[in-house]
Amino acid sequence: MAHVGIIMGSTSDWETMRHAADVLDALGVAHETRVVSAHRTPQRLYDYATAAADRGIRVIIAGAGGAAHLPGMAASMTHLPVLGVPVESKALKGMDSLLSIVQMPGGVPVGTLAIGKAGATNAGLFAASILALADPALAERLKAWRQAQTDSVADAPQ
Ligand code: RP5
Repeated sequence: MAHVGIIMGSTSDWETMRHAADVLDALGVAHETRVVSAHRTPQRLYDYATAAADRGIRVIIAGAGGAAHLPGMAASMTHLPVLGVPVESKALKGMDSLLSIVQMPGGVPVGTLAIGKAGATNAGLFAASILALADPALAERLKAWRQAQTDSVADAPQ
């Protein structure tokens, strides 16, 4: 059963959002991926967000670009933690996406990550950290992943 739901506004977001999926794969966290557009498929968004918790999803990662209303609208319809990834847009380099996601009204939180690949990667890690609070084996895998990252940093440039 998937514990993390990765949703994105368009198939064009997958190039960014796959980095969240990659890190969840590396950590052995079951996840699902869906294209859910706040503007083009609002009924799909409603159905996904309202059913997610009952289906066993524990964290939602939502990525979108431009007028990026997907994370906020998903958060408005579920008590699950929602992590928002601003996808880099062509016109405004993702600043539009970032500002659309980050300035939520008090009472409806979205945990907003960085624009683009780093944000997607960190959303995956953040979701794993949340799940690791109740999963000691996952916590160990997460610590090992972080240690491997530390060990991979060179002392000096080649
Ligand atoms: C947003 O519009 C999507 O999240 C995507 O980042 C952006 C462009 O979508 P496409 O025109 O590539 O489908 O809804």
